[in-house]
Amino acid sequence: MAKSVSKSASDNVTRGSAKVLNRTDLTRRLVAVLKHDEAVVGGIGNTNFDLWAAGHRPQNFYMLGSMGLACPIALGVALAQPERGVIALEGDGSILMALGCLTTIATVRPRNLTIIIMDNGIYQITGKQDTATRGVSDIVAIARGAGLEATWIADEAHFDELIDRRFEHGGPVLYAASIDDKPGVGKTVRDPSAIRQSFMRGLGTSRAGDLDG
Ligand SMILES: Cc1ncc(C[n+]2csc(CCOP(=O)(O)OP(=O)(O)O)c2C)c(N)n1
Ligand SMILES: [Mg+2]
Repeated sequence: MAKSVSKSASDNVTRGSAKVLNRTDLTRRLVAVLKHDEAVVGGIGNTNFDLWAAGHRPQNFYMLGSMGLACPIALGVALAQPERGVIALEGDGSILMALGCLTTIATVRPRNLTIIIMDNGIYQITGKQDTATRGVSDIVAIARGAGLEATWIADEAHFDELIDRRFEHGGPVLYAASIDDKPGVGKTVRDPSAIRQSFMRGLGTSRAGDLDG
């Protein structure tokens, strides 16, 4: 039986009380417990570098070039394949460019979609400029305002528990991790058509591509 964290325990985690975590570690923890061919969509830059580093799977999609598209892409996959779990990994700067998608996701309510925001308060990959979440803007509060169930991640154990019960809510959820300023560790292959082809095959909609062994 899945472990459970009480809703109130989740609700009590604030941005200030959340432990500062590491993206590479969280991504490895996530990929290590995937059991059902879930689709995982990594956002531009560090989120997809760490997803790649955690071990390529054909059910992974790596967004290259444009910020803010992990969640919209994941939403499309979740709606197209409602029996497949779908997880979006996105940075704070990137989700801030696409906040409207949270309102769409909250409205459409795909029960199979989990969003994980890696919030370092900076545009890490372009020189560590501050994002709005460095100041007053709180991603979890924004997500709740959009109508999503959302929580800050207290620590690694809480992350593991949240991932364990990610599809039990009957609706989409957003988990926000306060993370350090370390860069991603992998180097995603920069071939959009190979990534697309591999992903389509991973979703059962196409034949094998260059990334498939
Ligand atoms: C639409 C768009 N604007 C700007 C850029 C340049 N850019 C690429 S990654 C990035 C920062 C991403 O920040 P965040 O999502 O917080 O990820 P982090 O680098 O902190 O891991 C920027 C500004 C871009 N690729 N696309
Ligand atoms: Mg960032």
